[in-house]
Order: sequence, then structure tokens, then C-alpha cells
Amino acid sequence: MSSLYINGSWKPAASGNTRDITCPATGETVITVSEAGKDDALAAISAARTAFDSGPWPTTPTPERAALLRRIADRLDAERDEVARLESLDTGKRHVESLIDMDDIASVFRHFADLAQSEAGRVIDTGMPTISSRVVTEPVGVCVLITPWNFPLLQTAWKVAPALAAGNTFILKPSELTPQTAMWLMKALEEEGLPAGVANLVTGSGAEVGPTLTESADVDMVSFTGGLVTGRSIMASAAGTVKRVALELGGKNPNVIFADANMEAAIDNALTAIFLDSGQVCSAGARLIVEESIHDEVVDEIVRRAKLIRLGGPFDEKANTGPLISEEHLAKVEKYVAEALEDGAKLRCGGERPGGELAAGSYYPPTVLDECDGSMRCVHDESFGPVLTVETFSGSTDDEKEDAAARIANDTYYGLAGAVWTENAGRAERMAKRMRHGTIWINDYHPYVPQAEWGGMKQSGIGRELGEAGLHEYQETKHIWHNTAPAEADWFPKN
Ligand code: TXE
Repeated sequence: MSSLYINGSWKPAASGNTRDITCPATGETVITVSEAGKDDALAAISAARTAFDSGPWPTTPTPERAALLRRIADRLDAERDEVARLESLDTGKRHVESLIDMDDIASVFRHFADLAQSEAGRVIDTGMPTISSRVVTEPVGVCVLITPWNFPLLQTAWKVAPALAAGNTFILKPSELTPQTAMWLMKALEEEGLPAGVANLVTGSGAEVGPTLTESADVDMVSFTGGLVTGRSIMASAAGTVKRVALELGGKNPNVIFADANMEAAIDNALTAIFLDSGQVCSAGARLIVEESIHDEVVDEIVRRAKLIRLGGPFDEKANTGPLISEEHLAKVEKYVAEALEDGAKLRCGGERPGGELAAGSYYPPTVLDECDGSMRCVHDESFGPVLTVETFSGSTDDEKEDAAARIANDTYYGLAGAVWTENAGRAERMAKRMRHGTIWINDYHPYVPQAEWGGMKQSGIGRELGEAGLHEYQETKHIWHNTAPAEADWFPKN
């Protein structure tokens, strides 16, 4: 199938290479797509460059750009069930979860349509009547958008919607494992009248086309969501041309429970925090940090309920969660758990892939590792699977307890998200201030809104998506000084 979309045409890869996409729930092939190589990446860059330098999109009035984004959202509402089905076939995630993703994606397109239209620029009052001084925004240029496999179309929407709203052109490189909804989006943009060359799609391996895309002097910006190691290499390859870089690189997120928390809500949300989407969520609450006095009560109940979680494929209505994305990723999670046990963690449940009818898919059960501490690799490295580590804190005064909890919560080279559970509002606010993570939930876990910024501190990344900053990532700021009564500067001698 011709799955590369370059300069307004669907094409096979120049090499003729293809890749089979398999559903992780069954191991069966769901589609065969073109596998892009360097020549295809160069063709896509050239199309996006020409469309930016001489095409109509960058200067299309903002209301028209916003209207196109709204039409994409409407279309997604209309085709919600089918697009969610494609997403579930690629990722193995439950169809009901993909449906929720579709609603989030439509909201993201509408958010950036509204935001772009409300942007006004700024006028500076210089106090000089003949001078007009104003600050305006312009598109950055040609953007390379590289997305992962866990929320394929959602992560794409976080990048494509603001990039288009701001008037940029782009090359989208979705994960090689999950290309189908990116293809749907390109078709939708084409049919809604986006000019040729503005949106380009290269499906294929990041190792193969990534460096071509990120090193090119014709590319002005790279926005990447994915793993830390890949993020570091993208940043290095973008450095040669000093292009703008936006990175979202995951996290190892602390979920802190104090003894004065609403215990039912805290325990229930601790399960959702880590086991939603089998832990393949950048903000997963993978580190449970619990006050020592309630450790047994909390952990025993989490273990009891984790054992009840039923694994199954996208269309199994009795399933509570799905498989991991691939056999390769499953092997990585298995290795992570084996290392944790070597380091002294205590396995309370899970830890072994299921057999029977689930053996054909890449399933891994909810796993709880107790008695962990900061000396262990499992507490610091991202497993990106359904694996919860448990650490405890204590103190003889309130201050000591908060100091200990904050120190453990911040003992990570990541800084994406975290939560604190307590019925003491003052403590909640103090902890929220002390925890160095881009999102803090108080007495909740996971919700987000497109109006609020999303992104990480420390090695979780650079920049923010969503909110207002999520549009500004894709804009240059320009100061225009207009002297309406030109006069000589009279600085240097004339004779
Ligand atoms: O991600 P990669 P992988 C984390 C998670 C996971 C680990 C590795 O811990 O176990 O990353 O996962 C493209 N130049 N996250 O290997 O490699 C690739 O084709 C340019 C967290 O799947 O980061 C895909 O499109 N691009 C994360 C995208 O990068 C390159 C979500 C992500 O793949 C490239 C996913 C290169 N050299 C994994 N190499 C999150 N933040 O949510 C690969 N790619």
C-alpha cells in the first residue's frame, strides 16, 4: 500500500520496501505499509520547504486555518468509531480507550483553532507619536514531528494542530509500529483542502529516516515525543543547524500517599495511575511513595485488586487492559523486573507473562514490586509497563514527613508528572510546590485538559505542549518598529 504522503500525493517508498503492521493482541498482520528511506525523507523535506517558502498556507488568514482545524475535529466525531478501531488494531489497546482518545483529539483541534484566533500580538507604547512598535507572531517554518506508539493520534494531534494553526508546514514521522491513524489524518487534511506540501507523511523506521529529517538545514524545528535515549540523539543531531527542539521524553512519576488521605480514592487511583493502558503512559504513576504507617493497608489492597485485572484484546468487552506494544517491549519489561528482583525488590504479584490464549499476544500482568528504595535501578528507570515500585517514608513531625516525601518524589532524573494524596490542604499545596514535575495532581491522577500546558522538567524534556505555550512552540516572535516620520540619525559627522 502507498502510505507515504508527499507534496499532496500518495506514494510507495522509492526503494519499494514495505513493513507489515501487526496487532500486539494477536500477532496478526493488520496492514502492510510503505517503509520510507532517506530519499523519501528528502522529498518530503523539499515539499514542505517549498510549501512554506512559496505556498499559500503561512499567509492564509488565521480564521481560515482555524476553520480547517475545526473541520478535522468534526470529521473525527463523525468517523470516531472507525478511527478508534484502527488505533486499537495498531496498538492493541481496548476499543473503549481508543474512543476516549478520539474525543480528546477532537478537543485538541478545537482548542488550537480557538487559541490561534484569539491571538492578538502586542503594541508597545514608546511614547513617540511617529513610531509604531508592535510584536507579532509568525510560523517557525518547516517542522519535523516525530511521534510514539502509545497514543499515536493523540500525540500527533498535540503537534499537528498547533503547527497548522500557526501556519507551518510539516513532515510527520509516526512510530513505525502504529501508522494507520496518521494516514487517516493525512487523508482528512487532503480532503478538507489543505494545500499540497503543507502536510507530509513518511512511515518507517526512525533509525533509518530520523537523522535525515533532524539534521537537515531545510528543517526549522523538530518536535519529538518518545524515549529519553532517542530524544538525546535527536537533540544532538538538531544542534548542527541550531534548530528549535521540543522534547517530551517520558517520566518516572511519583504518586505520594500520606496517612491522612482519603484511602479508598487514593488506592483506587493508584491502580489507574500505573495500570491504565498497561503502564504505557508517559505520566504513569509508576512509583508509589506511601507513608510507612499505612504501607500494609495500602499495598495489600493494591495487590489484591491488581490480581483481579483482566487482560484481553481490543474488542474483548470483559478485558480491563490490553497487551504491551510488541514482543521487544515485553522483553524489556521482563528484564527490568528481573533486575529489580536482583537488586532486592520483593515481588508481590505479576512478574510472569501469561500463557493460554493470551500467549499469542505480548501481554504482561500487573506487577507490584515492594520494598524498593532509591539505590535500585527499578526506581529510576522507566519500565513503560504495568510495573509499580513501592517506597515508604516516615517522620516524627509533619515537617519531617513532608521533607522525606518530597525528597523521595524528587529523587529522579525525570520530572514529568506526580501526585499527592492528603486531606490536609496546606500540606497538599506545600507538596505541589516542592515536587519538581511539570504536572502535579492533588487527590487525583491522570486527568488533563487541552487548555493546560503539558511537559516535563529535568530530563523529561524541553518545552510544553497544549495550553498557550503549545501554540507558541510553533511560532517565532517578531518585533516590527515603524518610523512614520523618517529623519536623519545625526550620529556620525557628515564632513
Ligand atoms: O521509543 P523511541 P521506543 C519510552 C519508553 C520506551 C522507550 C523506547 O520508556 O520503553 O521510550 O521506546 C522515532 N531519529 N517511551 O523505542 O525510539 C521512532 O521511529 C528520529 C516514552 O518505541 O523514542 C518513533 O517514531 N526519530 C514515550 C519515535 O521516535 C527516531 C512514548 C519514538 O520512538 C529515531 C514511547 C532517530 N534516531 C516510548 N529513533 C513517551 N514520552 O510517552 C527512533 N525514532
